[in-house]
Formats: sequence, C-alpha cells, structure tokens
Amino acid sequence: MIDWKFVQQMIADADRILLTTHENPDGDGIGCASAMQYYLQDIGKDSRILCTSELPYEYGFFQHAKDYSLYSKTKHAEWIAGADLAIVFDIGDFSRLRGIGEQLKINRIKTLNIDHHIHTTNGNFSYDLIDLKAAATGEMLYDFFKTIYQGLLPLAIAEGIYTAIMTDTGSFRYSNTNQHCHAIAIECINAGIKPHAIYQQIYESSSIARVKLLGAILNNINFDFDGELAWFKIDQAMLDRCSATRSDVDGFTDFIRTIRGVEIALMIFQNGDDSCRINFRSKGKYNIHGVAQEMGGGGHPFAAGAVVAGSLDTVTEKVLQATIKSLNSQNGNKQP
Ligand SMILES: [Mn+2]
Repeated sequence: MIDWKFVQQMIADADRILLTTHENPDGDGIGCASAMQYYLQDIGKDSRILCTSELPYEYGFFQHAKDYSLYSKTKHAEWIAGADLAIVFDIGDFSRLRGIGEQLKINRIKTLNIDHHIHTTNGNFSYDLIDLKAAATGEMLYDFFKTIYQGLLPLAIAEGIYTAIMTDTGSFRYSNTNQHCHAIAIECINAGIKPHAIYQQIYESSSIARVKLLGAILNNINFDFDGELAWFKIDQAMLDRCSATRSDVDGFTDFIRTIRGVEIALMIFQNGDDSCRINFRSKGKYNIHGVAQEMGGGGHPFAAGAVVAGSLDTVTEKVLQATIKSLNSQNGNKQP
C-alpha cells in the first residue's frame, strides 16, 4: 500500500513544484500532470508542467494544457533551480527526462517518481512510488486524489485520470484492463467527463499526414517467425513523402498487432542519422520486456521500447536478431 499521506505532506512542505513526464509524452503522463496541476493550483502552489517534447495536438483539450510548456534551458533553468520538489510521472528511466533531468541533478532538487513501469536503474529519484500492477500511472494517482477530495472528483482531475487510463489500456481493451479501471471510469463520468468527446479528441483527430504514413506502413509490413512477428521501418524519406512528423507514428505498433496470427508487432523508427526508436507490442504469448531491456530500454511485459544507437539498417538487423532469439528461447527453439 502506498502511503499517500506522505505524498500530501511532501507537497504541503514545498512552495514551487515542477511536474513532468517522459519525452514523447502520452495520455498517461500528461493526464497525470494535468490532474496534479489542478490540485497544486487549488492549494496555491507555484507549479507548472515542463516537458522535453511539445504537447501533442490531441492533448490540447486538457484544462491545464495552458500550464504545459516545452522545456528550454534559457527560459526555465532558473525557475527549476528555485523548485522545492519535482513530481515525475510514468517514467521508468531517469534519462528520459533529458535536459530537465540535468537541471534537477545540478540543483539537487527533491524528486518524487510515481510510475508503473519495470525499473532497471535505482537511485536516480529521491523517492520512488511504483506499482507494476497498475494499468496506468493515472490509476495510482486516482487513489491519491481520493484521499484529498471527498465525494465527486473535480472535473479537471477526472479528465486527466480518465484519459490516462483510457490511453494506457487502449480504450479499456488491453490485457492490463482491470475492474478498478472501469470503476474509476464510472466515477470520472459521474464527475462530468464525456467519454465520446475525449475519445474523439484523442483518436479521431489524426492529421492527413498521419493517415498517409499509416498507408505507407501498411504496404510495407514484414513478417517473420512463422507470421507471429510483424515489423515495419519508418525512415526520414517516408516521413517527408507524407509530410509527417515523429509524433505522427504513435499508436501504429498497436494497430499492426491487431493482425490475426501476429503475436508481436515491432516498429523501427529512424530518430536521426545515428539512432532509432524501437517499439514492441505483444498480445501476451511472448514477453518482450527482456529484449527491450537488452536494447537499452524497458517498459512493461507486453509493451516496451528503447532508443538504439546506429543507422536504420544496422539497428533493424540487430533488433530482429535479438527479438527472434528471445522468441525462440520462450518457444522451444521454433525456427523463424
Ligand atoms: Mn503509463
């Protein structure tokens, strides 16, 4: 059981509080930050949300999206230096904080990590609150807010918590979906959120570029391991042809996993000239956390990723080899 009174006290003792989440933030990280921002404003704290990536378009509807800023050293280093506490959501690895993490370290700011990922490194945060069973960090944060607010949750908190759980469970469909998720959803609806409006905002507001890029990917899916592994690459030329950006690729791996017979979907995305982002999704037969960890990343048993140094071709070969080796070891040496 997490001691939420301890968290409440830590917040009460701080005047200036930074809220943040991982780069390429998702609905869980931003939803938690937005919900917490409401609470911090409610109790009169000097707080803001900073992140090393732009706020994705689909999360612009949050009431506290206005308090979100893309981190810049020149604009924010001084503000961070004066912070008493940083609350970091949904992050298994301190290094994903990039420049913000550097400022936190230099200024020795107290950090509280609230998360549901498998952690491979320890000692980077002052305090870690981790629940691997939670479907989303938002599910954990709900418990915190229930110790604060009697009766209905404030609407701004409900929209953050609902979005966090909806996005991390694939709209209440993935294997992490539990009874608690649905119970929380009911409370959020009672608090006034509109599920269809949030769903539309997030999943029915794709850019044309994103849909064109999906088309390009669908024409270039590769299958391995008797059809159980589906993988695809995205390079800069593909992005350029579709006028797409890196934030347009989110969710594609989940979609490729929907193919019948596919157990694992893998995306290899050219991040820059010498690094690639890889993304694994498993239906549940194979654990893919181990191979993501071997590649220097992590996540959850059935959803994990990493950033790997090397060109697209080099990384693709390396990742495919490691993945097939890992699948073989989990499946009695079935030949690809
Ligand atoms: Mn999450």
